[in-house]
Amino acid sequence: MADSSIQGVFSVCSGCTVRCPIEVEVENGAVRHIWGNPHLLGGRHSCARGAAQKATYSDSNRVQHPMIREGERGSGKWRKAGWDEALDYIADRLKVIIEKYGGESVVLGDRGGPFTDLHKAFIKALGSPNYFNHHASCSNSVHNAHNALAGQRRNTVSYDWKNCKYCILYARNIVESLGTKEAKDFIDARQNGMKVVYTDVRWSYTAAKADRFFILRPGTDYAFNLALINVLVREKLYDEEFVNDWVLGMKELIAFIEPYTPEWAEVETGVSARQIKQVAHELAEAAPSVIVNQGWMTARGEDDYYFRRSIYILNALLGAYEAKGGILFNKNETHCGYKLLRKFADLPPKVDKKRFDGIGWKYKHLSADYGLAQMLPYAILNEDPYPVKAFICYRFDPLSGLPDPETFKAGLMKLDLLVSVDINYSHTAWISDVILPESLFLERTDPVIAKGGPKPALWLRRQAVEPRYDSKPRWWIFKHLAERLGIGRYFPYETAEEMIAWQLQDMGLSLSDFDEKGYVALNKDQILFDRKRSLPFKTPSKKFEMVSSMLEDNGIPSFPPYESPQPPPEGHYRLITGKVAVHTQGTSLDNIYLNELLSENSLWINSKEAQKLGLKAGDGVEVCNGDVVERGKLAVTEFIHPEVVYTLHGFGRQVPLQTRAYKKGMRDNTLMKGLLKVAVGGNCPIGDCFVKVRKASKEENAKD
Ligand SMILES: Nc1nc2c(c(=O)[nH]1)N[C@H]1C(S)=C(S)[C@@H](COP(=O)(O)OP(=O)(O)OC[C@H]3O[C@@H](n4cnc5c(=O)[nH]c(N)nc54)[C@H](O)[C@@H]3O)O[C@H]1N2
Ligand SMILES: Nc1nc2c(c(=O)[nH]1)N[C@H]1C(S)=C(S)[C@@H](COP(=O)(O)OP(=O)(O)OC[C@H]3O[C@@H](n4cnc5c(=O)[nH]c(N)nc54)[C@H](O)[C@@H]3O)O[C@H]1N2
Ligand code: SF4
Ligand SMILES: [Mo]
Repeated sequence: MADSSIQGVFSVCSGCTVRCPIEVEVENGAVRHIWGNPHLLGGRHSCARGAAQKATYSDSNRVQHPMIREGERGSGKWRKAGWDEALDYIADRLKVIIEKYGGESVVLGDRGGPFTDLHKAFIKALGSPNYFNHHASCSNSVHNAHNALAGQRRNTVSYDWKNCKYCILYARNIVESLGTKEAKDFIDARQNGMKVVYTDVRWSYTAAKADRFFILRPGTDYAFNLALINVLVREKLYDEEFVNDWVLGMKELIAFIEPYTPEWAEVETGVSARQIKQVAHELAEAAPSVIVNQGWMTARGEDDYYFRRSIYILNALLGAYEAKGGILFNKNETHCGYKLLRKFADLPPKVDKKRFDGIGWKYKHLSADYGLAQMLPYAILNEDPYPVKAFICYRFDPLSGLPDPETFKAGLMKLDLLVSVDINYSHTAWISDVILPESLFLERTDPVIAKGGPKPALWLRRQAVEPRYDSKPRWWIFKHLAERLGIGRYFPYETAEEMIAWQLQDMGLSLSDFDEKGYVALNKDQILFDRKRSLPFKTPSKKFEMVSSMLEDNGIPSFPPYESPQPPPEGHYRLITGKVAVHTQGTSLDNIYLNELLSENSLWINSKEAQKLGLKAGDGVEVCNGDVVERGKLAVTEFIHPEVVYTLHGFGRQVPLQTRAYKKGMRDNTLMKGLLKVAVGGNCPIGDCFVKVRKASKEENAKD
């Protein structure tokens, strides 16, 4: 950036919640381009969605002012409001609700992740235990699985891709459903000779990068893993030293695993016993420099929890924890000689009330860090365990992200107050009482976040340009709402700079430390724990508990017998969904660049099945589950399991103000009726959706 009118501002992308480090190129106060931060990424690449955020900045389809509902909920009748008016409106109603029903009648749901400190402080200060995030339809099962085995959630460990020799990815479409750093690390590792095994129920670009690609019978990845464990155990190919030092429950595992031979798994999964044995042998050979990847979007089936447990068990048996090329524990500020970054959520007193979603009393093995979003409509509708009257929804669109939106909506419609803090007219914002437009990430500074990892660091999302519309950053929104509710003291700052100074106070650092590279490295080198003596498992025994004390104490078996996934009923297919490299869930569909790249999804079907149904590629089809019907175009391929049909998640937007994406393509979540429920891992079992496919009627086709 030699031209002096062009300035680079280091920040953190929010084009999706991977939150990559970026450098925003700004010219005359406008965004010129969004690059990756080379100091952290080893290159200047950002993904298509990240770069396309430039268009979101200038998009007039964004929410431009605070909006207060005028007509019926969902009627789309709004009036523009000033910030004072909108915040007064919310605070006045919250006061009445809290006075009558207590703080616990207010619930806050968000997108989770490292930027949630202020939201947690706010809801806690109101005297409510009811914080949850979106993970019911993303990673609940994997977080909770690691919690029972290792005493900590999934993202307390990272992967040493650079030194890895062999990896297994189960439905982890790492080069399309991507984070820029991980995708690059993966490609680099592969070029350095790492072998890749990938399972899916259909072809993907990650399949194209794999050494072994298996199209499994849907939902049988767990059976595949049980057979791998069976071989490792029977042939004594596991890391005995690591297991003796750290792993509890080997006797029970050996008894449990006996029937699950590769020959058994061949029938179950469709992968030959010979190939399963080969994978087990190759894994053992490469161990401990192996990554048996835990997956990301893991809300697939009822038994996802046990499947994810089996992944971590494989890593432990192979001794991959804290091994070069394996799974590394994340280190924090204290491992680098610093005090912890201060948290606003530590300021308000602890809230000792029962949660609305059953965590802590009905579901004792599930973590309150993520909660159970799917329970919200039931709690509202049934006033069980108590009345829930207000929901504050921050950067989260449950009517788009969770299955069975009609049921969820029925709950929301009964609330006394529904507030969305969003940048777009999301499905949930559209039925809200108030929409508070947050400034886009390019227009705001957020609290500093601590990035744990082998090399811990602090990251900063820093404002690059002035807000284009009448929007505000989150630090301002929560502080000013808190002040109106008499809890302003928990937000002890006036400006973003003061907020950051407060956070950094104990660490002896300041805002200017972020100037040079956009982040602060807390340690020069990678920190490794001593594998023999000091691995930080946080279970009651301080070991890796294959037989989990937490589960057994709550009457949940650690090793229940395997249950074969139900095949689709006659004439039905299992509906499977996923992501594409150029869109973020349903959020980016209205983005002018990305919409041009892809504006509609299609329904993939196996070519033989298409033939049976008398359908061909490009045909208009109806996808039905009972009385729910979605319409779209058919894509035909040999590379998909015959029991499934597949489509991209998030399409078919329902808000008319999203003019480019409005009603383009099929909605997937409407078809997932009855799946707004709690599987054993806390996830919704969204993979258990069965649909019929038929040719669209002539009139429907004529409309195209
Ligand atoms: N059928 C099916 N369902 C799925 C999935 C699937 O593959 N298939 N995927 C699941 C997964 S993995 C996930 S993570 C969830 C995601 O579900 P959500 O978390 O609801 O989805 P997002 O698209 O990430 O965005 C939520 C909202 O955040 C808003 N937003 C974006 N940026 C900002 C910002 O800077 N500030 C504010 N305040 N708001 C912002 C967007 O406009 C959007 O309305 O969906 C899940 N649901
Ligand atoms: N481009 C892009 N990147 C993203 C996101 C995005 O929206 N867009 N979102 C981010 C988020 S929030 C997440 S959680 C991650 C998600 O990352 P992933 O979990 O990797 O992605 P998905 O696309 O949800 O699902 C991956 C694959 O699961 C397959 N699948 C479904 N059921 C089964 C099964 O039973 N067995 C097997 N083996 N495969 C199955 C699908 O065919 C699909 O190809 O991506 C992140 N990165
Ligand atoms: S993966 Fe792409 S959209 Fe997501 S944070 Fe990174 S650059 Fe932004
Ligand atoms: Mo996700």
